[in-house]
Amino acid sequence: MSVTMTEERGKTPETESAQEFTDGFHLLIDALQANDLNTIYGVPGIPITDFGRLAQAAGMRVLSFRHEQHAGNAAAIAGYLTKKPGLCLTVSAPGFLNGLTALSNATTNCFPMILMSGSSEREVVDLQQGDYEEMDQLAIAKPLCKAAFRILHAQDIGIGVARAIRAAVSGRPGGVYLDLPAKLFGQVMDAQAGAQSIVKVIDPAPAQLPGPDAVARALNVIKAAKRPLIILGKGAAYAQADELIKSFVEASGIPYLPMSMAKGLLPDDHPQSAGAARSLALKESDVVIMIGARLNWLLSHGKGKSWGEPGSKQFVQIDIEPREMDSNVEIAAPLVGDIKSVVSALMIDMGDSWPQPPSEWLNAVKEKRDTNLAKMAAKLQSNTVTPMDFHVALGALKIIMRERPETILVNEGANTLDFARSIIDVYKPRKRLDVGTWGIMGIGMGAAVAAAVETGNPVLAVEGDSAFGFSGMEIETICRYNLPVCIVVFNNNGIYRGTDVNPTGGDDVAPTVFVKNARYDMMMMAFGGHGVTANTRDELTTAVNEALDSGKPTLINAVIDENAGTESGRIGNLNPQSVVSKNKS
Ligand code: ADP
Ligand code: TZD
Ligand code: MG
Repeated sequence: MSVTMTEERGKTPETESAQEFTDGFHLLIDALQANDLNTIYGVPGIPITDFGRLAQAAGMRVLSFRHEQHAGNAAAIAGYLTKKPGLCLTVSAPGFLNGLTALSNATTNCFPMILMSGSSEREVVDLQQGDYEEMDQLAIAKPLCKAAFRILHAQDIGIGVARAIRAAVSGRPGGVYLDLPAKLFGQVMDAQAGAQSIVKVIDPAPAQLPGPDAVARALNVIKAAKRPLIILGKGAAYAQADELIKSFVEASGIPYLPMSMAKGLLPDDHPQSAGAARSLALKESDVVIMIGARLNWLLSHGKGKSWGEPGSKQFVQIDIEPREMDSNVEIAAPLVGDIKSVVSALMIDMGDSWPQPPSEWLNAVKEKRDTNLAKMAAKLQSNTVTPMDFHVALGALKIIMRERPETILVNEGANTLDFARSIIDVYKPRKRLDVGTWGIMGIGMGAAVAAAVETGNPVLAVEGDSAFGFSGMEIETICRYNLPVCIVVFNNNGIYRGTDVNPTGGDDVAPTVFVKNARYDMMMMAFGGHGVTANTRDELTTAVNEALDSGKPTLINAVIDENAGTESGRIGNLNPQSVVSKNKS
């Protein structure tokens, strides 16, 4: 993209061939488009307003949000779903800081994204002379993301963008910060030289093959197992090696446990799923094969009571990040490489000679699973429970997800999250997006927008009323772009429950309690979306089905019994509680 400028003075058009120029705005657009990055999630303002306009004019999709955090969360989820870095664009200082939570969360979850923020002039920032929205953004971003770069000269835009892309998607994916000082955009350079400076990144996330010795070591451990277990994490979902992973699990005959965002890699009703026998599987297994999952708090760090006797287990771990090995417990057989290459190598070396796990082990897992599923099923049926409890409402949504397996489920909250994770089955890969590694609230609407935009699939966002509040204003964004998103707010009047009372008897309500009987559905109506309150399971079923059939932005205010939830959902054990105040009361 370039502009022609002719010099008038003293020259005739015949003696001078017109020189073409380009500038920072256009070079940045060219650099992104050359790498097939065509969607930007952001919030406009100084100094990037014109950049957004020009990007849209150049055919990019530029989606404006109401707050940068949600644009950033959308970019992160776009990265997770596409394996290309999602782009977030913000203004300087406050806009940048608003985007930073998302960048940091993306890095924590191993999602590739690039936060591009306009910034003030270096001269003024470095002398701290008080520029408009002044901040040393690069320095602040650095410890919170995988890599951070600043581009000072127009001729470096091609290289700068290439470095950002490689950093985001190669090795363990993560968030990258790209600092774009205001002056950069207006810098003019020769168009031909500009075009030559654009880099199309070749093979941005190269395959990483495991060593043959590592493969042999792992297979020896697996072959000797009496009670093997596979754990699939969101790295396995990210890898997009769906068929290969399915073949591996099925050929090995080993029971598997999906981490929450890995649900659907194999359908949750798969006969080898140990999802409903989680405790038994973790405790009793003797060899655990981790595929794109970390032994962090979500797996009790691979030790402690939930893992059975100390020393009772050997771990095989597949991960692209070498330093993940031995991060919490000893890894007997590390397989460092990308999941596709590693699982292929395991499959090739085993050929048709997979030993099937002993039937006592398979039966033990199956029995436990069937018992637990039967227990759960009984709680999911009733249509007479009003107000609904979590099981009744989620029982309705479970059926809808089964009937509509292409739907992408977004899920956040405490009880709303924990119950939905175990109750709602997922049938296809990357169809569940949630609070991830941090258990962060506020990903909901950003994730919903990105899921709809990147896939075109319908989205069902199941949100605690507190969780929804963190990104609730983005329902305007959803209505503005007319996205096929159905939001169900599980309205239990508060955080965990709506029943806490102020122990002093004062006027303020307890810190976990919200306005009673709020009408979240009316918020949606304010922006032209469809809003409806559901008091019963049938009303909820009808409303969700209508929303998904229509593809129109819808918010369903699902009235949930304010007594139904438990403190912190399922992770109450992580919550420190004062013994002193307990004794007093
Ligand atoms: P979960 O929360 O589902 O357990 P985590 O986010 O803890 O998953 O773990 C994901 C892991 O997957 C990370 O350690 C990351 O390095 C790894 N990973 C991501 N992509 C790949 C890939 N293509 N190949 C191998 N490992 C990957
Ligand atoms: N802030 C952020 C950014 N992330 C968090 N996880 C929290 C605060 C703490 N928190 C949770 O861990 S869950 C939750 C908060 C505030 C909300 C739970 O209430 P809810 O869900 O209404 O969303 P339930 O169904 O009422 O339990
Ligand atoms: Mg709630």
